[in-house]
Formats: sequence, C-alpha cells, structure tokens
Amino acid sequence: MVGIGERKSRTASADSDGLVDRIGQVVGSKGLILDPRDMEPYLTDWRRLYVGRARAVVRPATTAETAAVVALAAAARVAIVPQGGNTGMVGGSVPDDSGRQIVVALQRMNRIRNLDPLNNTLTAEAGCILQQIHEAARAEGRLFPLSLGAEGRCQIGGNLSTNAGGHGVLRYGNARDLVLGIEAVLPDGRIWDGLRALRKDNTGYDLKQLFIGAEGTLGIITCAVLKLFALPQEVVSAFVGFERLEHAMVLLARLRAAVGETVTAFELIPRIGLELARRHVANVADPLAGPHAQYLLIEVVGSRRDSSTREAVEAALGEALRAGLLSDATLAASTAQAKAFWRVRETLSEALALEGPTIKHDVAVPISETPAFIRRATAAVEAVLPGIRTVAFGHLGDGNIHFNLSHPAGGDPEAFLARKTELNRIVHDITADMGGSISAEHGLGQLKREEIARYKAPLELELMRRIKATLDPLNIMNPGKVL
Ligand code: FAD
Ligand code: 2HG
Ligand code: ZN
Repeated sequence: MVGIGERKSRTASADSDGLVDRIGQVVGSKGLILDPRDMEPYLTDWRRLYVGRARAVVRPATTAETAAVVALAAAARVAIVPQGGNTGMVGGSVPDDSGRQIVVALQRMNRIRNLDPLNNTLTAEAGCILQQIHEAARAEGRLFPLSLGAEGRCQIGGNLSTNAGGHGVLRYGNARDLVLGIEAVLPDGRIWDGLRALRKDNTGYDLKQLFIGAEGTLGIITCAVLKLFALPQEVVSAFVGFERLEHAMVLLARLRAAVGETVTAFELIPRIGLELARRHVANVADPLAGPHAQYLLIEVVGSRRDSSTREAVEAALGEALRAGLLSDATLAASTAQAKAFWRVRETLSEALALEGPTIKHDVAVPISETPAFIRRATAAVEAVLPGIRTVAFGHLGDGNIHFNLSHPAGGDPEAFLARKTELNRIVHDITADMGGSISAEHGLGQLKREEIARYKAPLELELMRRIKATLDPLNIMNPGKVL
C-alpha cells in the first residue's frame, strides 16, 4: 500500500490542471483511488479482454458528489467511465489506455432508500449489489425477479445500464421492464430526478428508458425505483435430459399449457457445457444418471403453499417423457438440490474461461427458431474450423443463445483467436438472416461497437448518434462505447 503522503505527491505530479485535486475535495480520501495497484481491479474487465489505464478512480458516496465530480470533469473536458460491479461481458466498464479517463465507481452508493410493500416498489441507489436488493425485498415478503449468475457482484446501476436479462425474462421481462423511475447525473453535471414510483405516467417521452441500456454513454444512473412482485410460495426446479432441440420448444409450449405463465426459467445446457463445468468447477454434479445430448433447467413457481405446481409439472414432464420429447428428468427435492442444478448452469461461463480461449456470441432469434439457429450456426463454424467446440447454452425460453466457441482441443489457442472476426461474421450473419439480434442481453460496449454498424439500419444509428450528441455534446460520457 502507498501512504497518504506518497499518494498526494503522485497526484500532484500527474495533476497539472488540478482536476484530481478538486475532485478529491468533493469525495474525500475514501472516494479517491490513485495508486496504480489499487486501481488495477477497476481497469480490467471480467473477461480480461480489455486492460485500460485511468487518471483516477473516483468513488462518490452520494448523488450530489457524483454530480459535482461530473461537473468538474465536464469543465476540464475529461472523459468519465461509469462502473458498477465490473462484470459486463463487452468491455463497457473499463477505460481506454490513454490514462486520461476517470473511472467513476458507484460502489459506495449502496443504500436502499425506500421499500414500499403496498406500492410494491423498492428504491435503490445504483451501487447496491443485485443480491442485496433480492434480500431486502425478501425481508418484506416481496420478490425482485432480475436474476443472473453475477448477482453476488453486479450492481443495479450496471444492470439497468446494460438492460440485463438473465433467467427470469420469460416471466418478468428484462431489467428495462422492472423499473418505474430513475435518477441520473447528466453529462453536464445536472441531476435529473425521475424517481417516480408510478404505474402510469403518460406525460411525454419516457426519458428513463434512454438511460436504461445506454451502457453509461448518456449519463450516470444514481438511483432507481424498482418494481416488486409477490414472493412465490412454491418453487419447482426440474433438470431434464433430452436429445433433440426441437423437442424443447414443444415441451415449453406443453408446460405453459399446463401451468400458464408461471414458467420462470427455461435454460439450455448442452452436454459439453455440463462436462466442462464438472471438469473445471468444484461441486458441480450431473443431476441425471445417463448422458444426454442436451439439458434443460426449468423453474416453475406457484402462488399457493401446497404441492399443486409440483404435481402439475410432474404430470407435464411425465407426458412429455411418454411422448418421447425428453429422455429423463428429475425434480429438486430440496432447496439444496435446486441450488445444485443452478450451479451447473451458472458456472458455465467460468468453466469456459478455464477451458481456454473462447469466442462468444450473445444472440437472440425468434424463440421458435432457436433449434434451427443452433444447427445452422454449428454447421457453419464446423465447416470452416473442423474440431471447433460449440457450447450453445442460455436462455432458450427467450430465444437468447450464448453461442460460445471453444478452441479445438489440442489446437493452437492463438491461431484460434486469430479467426475471431471471421467466426463472428459467420455467426452474426446467420443471426441477422434469421431476423435476430447480435446482442441479446450483454450490450455493445467496445466489443461490438464496430460490428453493430453492419447489422443496424443506418437510420437507427443516426438517431442514436443524435441522441448522444444532444445529451452529451462534449462526448465525455463513456466515449468509445456503443457508438
Ligand atoms: P459493469 O460491468 O460495471 O458495467 C456495465 C456497463 O454499464 C458499462 O458500460 C458501464 O459503464 C455501465 N454502468 C455501470 N454502472 C453504471 C451506472 N450506475 N450508470 C451508468 N452506467 C453504468 N448479463 C445478462 O444480461 N444476463 C445474464 O444472465 C448474465 N450472466 C452473467 C453471468 C456471469 C458469471 C457474469 C460474469 C456476467 C453475466 N452477465 C449477464 C453480464 C453482467 O453481469 C451484466 O451485464 C450486468 O448487468 C453488469 O452489471 P455490473 O454492475 O457488473 O456493470
Ligand atoms: C449467462 O447467461 C451469461 O450465463 C454469460 O449471460 C453468457 O458467458 C456467456 O456467454
Ligand atoms: Zn445470459
């Protein structure tokens, strides 16, 4: 660690215009990180694809402090990179390598400002960890349904800025659908108080939606009013083995016919994914006895404290088994068992990273087209790179496939990564041809900033640029991301 005196002298020497000093006066010593070693975790993204440098990492504790920091940076024409839990998949949360940008990390803004059980709303500051919000809601007998593998680390500000998806989208929608109001600091340092807690508000453009999914390019989200839901009384988790992807779509339709819109997760795990998770991650077990080509992790919730949902799911799966749609299935008999099912699903990204170089695609196609997409894209990448290992998993119930490509076993990892652009092009062209999106839930960040120009209509890109120029004419808010 570096002593305070040392930090000061380091600051002074690198701070010829006095900006960092002025920011330090706003946020105090707890709010400023200048030592290169202490800054390190804020400069590298989760995937370790991007390593940037920063003039300072600033950790404001309040909206007023955030606004003052942004105003100072804007006056000095210094760019800001907002950062939440730094779990993003597309390099949006880390600075470039100029060493001139300032990272504004929201982690100290972690208060739940209000929870209104009768209005079914929770008001949380941007730096609240998603899991903290789950726990606060649960303590009042409510559910905040946004749910993803990174929930122990990602922050609600990051979730909203990426319009995160995750496991519950087919029942509850994306992050965008779970917000009633936000508060944001604009690129000129003004505070927009849009913290309304209303179900209905038709008074013009829905401004909050501009900031949601903007990946920090239009302002810093500092607080949000979130929608809460009834806590399920019964949660049924099933792990299903099956052989043909088309059958999964039929199974989803049958399940919905049996239990209505209470299917909250319908997640695809291919055999290779299960094998990689077992190889690389501790405490991952195969819930079924024999091997199957594909698996589904299904969750259905019930609103009655009895076993009626479990019985309905059991019956639907039994019928599907007899109809040859699936090969085997097991229902979790306890919360611990359900957790073990989820461990298989939620450690897939980690397992892939541990297996070696991976080329990722996060695509959406119409739900009914997912089997055709997986087949077509798999054949296309295998044709150009025999031995390539496709690990297509994800949110099948939303038509969102994480089409991951792992390097051929025993092959040269560098040679594999050198073909990234070519493989991206193949997968994304197929996606576009099927009416899909090249970023279903992870956003564009730096990773897909150039790529999107090929797939988005010029008019849409023009409108996006105009919105950016209107809100951020100095281009200081996370420049080089999205656009
Ligand atoms: P960060 O990574 O810190 O930032 C993401 C972007 O938002 C950046 O552009 C940043 O500048 C901006 N930003 C952050 N906070 C603010 C703010 N307060 N105001 C303005 N801009 C801000 N994503 C999914 O959608 N679904 C999944 O199922 C899913 N599963 C994952 C599983 C694992 C194991 C991991 C590592 C990641 C997963 N992700 C998933 C990706 C990631 O967790 C989400 O994108 C998450 O929403 C990012 O939140 P964060 O706080 O880490 O944001
Ligand atoms: C998930 O659903 C995440 O697990 C990550 O969105 C997907 O690693 C990936 O490709
Ligand atoms: Zn996902």
